[in-house]
Amino acid sequence: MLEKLELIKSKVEENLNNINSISNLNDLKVKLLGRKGEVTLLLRGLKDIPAEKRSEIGKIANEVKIELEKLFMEREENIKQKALDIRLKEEEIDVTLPGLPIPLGAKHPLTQMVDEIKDIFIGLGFTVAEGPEIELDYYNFEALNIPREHPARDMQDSFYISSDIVLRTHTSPVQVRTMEELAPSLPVKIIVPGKVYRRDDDATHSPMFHQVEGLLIDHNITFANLKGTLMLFAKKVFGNELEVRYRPSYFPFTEPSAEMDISCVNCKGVGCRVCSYTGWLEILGAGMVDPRVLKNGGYDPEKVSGFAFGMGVERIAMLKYGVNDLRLFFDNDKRFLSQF
Ligand code: 2U9
Repeated sequence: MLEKLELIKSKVEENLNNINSISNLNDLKVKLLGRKGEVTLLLRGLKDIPAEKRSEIGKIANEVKIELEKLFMEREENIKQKALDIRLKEEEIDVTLPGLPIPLGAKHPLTQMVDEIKDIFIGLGFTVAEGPEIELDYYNFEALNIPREHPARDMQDSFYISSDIVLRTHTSPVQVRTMEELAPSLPVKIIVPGKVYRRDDDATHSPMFHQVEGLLIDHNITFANLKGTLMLFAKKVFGNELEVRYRPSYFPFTEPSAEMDISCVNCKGVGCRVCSYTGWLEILGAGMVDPRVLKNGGYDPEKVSGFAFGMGVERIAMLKYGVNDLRLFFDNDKRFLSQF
């Protein structure tokens, strides 16, 4: 048995270097050392050897087997290393080639627009306040002078979670919450950016959109403060040359209320399709905070007054950038987004 094993071993030693592929190497290994391999079968013959010689012969035979396994392992390493050497040589890396560009992300145009609006008001001394998007009916409607069954609720068809919980239809509840927190200290001087939800869906309305609202409460705040602040805002966003006008309007939470128009950014007031040939574009609503709302927030309307305003961010961005369909902001098409 030992002779046969030695013979196999010397044959292997002789021929192993002629094997140059892993699969051929494996074939031979299976043939010798596999379950039905020559060596395996030989070793199985150990049981027929007389007991007194078995352990000695078995020991040597096993050593030969281990040596064989070592030979195969070394050859395998060798073949692999050679293959790697060849690959490295063939696939020489040209370190002088320019790298592949890594596409950089950017802020979404609406985020950029909100940031720009925030920066303008922060520059005027406002601070940013935020609050929940799932809101109590009280903060979204009641405290803002919009009782149940009030027709103003129809203007903001809402997503109700339950009879007294609603997805906020405007960011105004945050102003009420802030007033409650701060009262009676002054001033309240905040802007409130955020997502709002209404049951609307067409080229100019989305069920989710963004608002920035503002609130300033202090002693002796007048409509003149409102006009000065919002005029400055409009000029910062749309350019110094524009004209501004105010039209009377109605909101349950402000009295008097107004809508602010700017001269059309497209035709400069001459009249075109963008402004429906009026020369004017509506950009926001505003007004003096209704005494009832001041009271709900914890302030005495006999002692303080305030103005508030609200704008739709998508609308401002559409006018500023000449975007004609609101839905483009939500499609996440990089051809659109990368223009900003
Ligand atoms: C409190 C008091 C007053 C916020 C205001 C508007 C006018 C307004 C619209 C603009 C377009 C909503 O996005 S839009 O549809 N908003 O016209 N918002 S005054 O007035 C407040 C808010 C909170 C406590």
